[in-house]
Amino acid sequence: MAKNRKVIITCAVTGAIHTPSMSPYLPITADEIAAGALGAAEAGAAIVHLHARDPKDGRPSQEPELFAPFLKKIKAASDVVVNLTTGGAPTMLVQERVRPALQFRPEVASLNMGTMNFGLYEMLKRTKEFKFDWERPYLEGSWDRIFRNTFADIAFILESCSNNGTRFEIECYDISHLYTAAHFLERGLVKPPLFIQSVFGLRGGIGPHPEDVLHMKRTADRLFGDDYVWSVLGAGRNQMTVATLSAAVGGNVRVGLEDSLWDGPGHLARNNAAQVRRIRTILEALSLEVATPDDARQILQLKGRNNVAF
Ligand code: KMH
Ligand code: ZN
Repeated sequence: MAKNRKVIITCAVTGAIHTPSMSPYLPITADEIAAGALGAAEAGAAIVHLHARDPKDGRPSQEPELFAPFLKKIKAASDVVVNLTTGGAPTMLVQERVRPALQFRPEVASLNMGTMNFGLYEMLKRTKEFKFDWERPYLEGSWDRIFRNTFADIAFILESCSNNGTRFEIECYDISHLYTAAHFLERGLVKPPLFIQSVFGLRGGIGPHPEDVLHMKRTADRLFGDDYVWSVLGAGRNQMTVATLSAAVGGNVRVGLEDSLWDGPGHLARNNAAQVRRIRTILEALSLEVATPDDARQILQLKGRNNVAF
């Protein structure tokens, strides 16, 4: 793992795991997404990972016109690094998922490293009433749905974005996904330093046990040596423990309402900034310095905020 002593906090502001009825604080409209991202940046996030939602009913959407208004607001008010999803939602085709990254050429875009189960149905237990008709079938449908990321899909995203200078947040939900990333490195479709985002505790991926986290790190160290920058995210209630563990052993962290709605047991986070502040406090207690957006640009060798198309 590349040696950087400043810790990059990524904040994933909204996303396709949670639905609007699960939390009144989940950003839905462009104004809410911009405010969530700017609040997170103010609190110490160097990178914001962004999805869009249809403002009518909060459904995940990859329509570039829904991204444009919040991208404009974020860029006007902050130098935070913008990371756009190419994962979209497991219900979408890859051609639809890549559209925002293709059009806006961000400094960073996500890239999912394998086809997998993506179980959201357990969250049905918690929410009894849904405001919108798509929410329950979306969650129930995850019992029998795959999140498709074949080799061809991954290559399609990499090849279509190849002239954009975008670096990828390589999302690895299992050890095998590290091997897929190594395969694409060997084929020359991704270039070092790889930004590996390991995901723990999502149903269908690796679990959140400390042994899982350490096994992920050991394997990535062996496959990539100094050619990667490691970050982690723990889904749901695993968010802060997984982030703290990773930070203690040299990694970077991702928080945000996309992956967890919580700010302590039983307390819904009122905004993204609350989770950024919580991990920031932990990092500072560990005597770790928090990376600025420009530190993140240097560590990840990004092309710079003047070279995006928004
Ligand atoms: N919420 C993450 C576990 C993407 O946007 O490409 C999945 C994710 C996928 O971030
Ligand atoms: Zn995402």
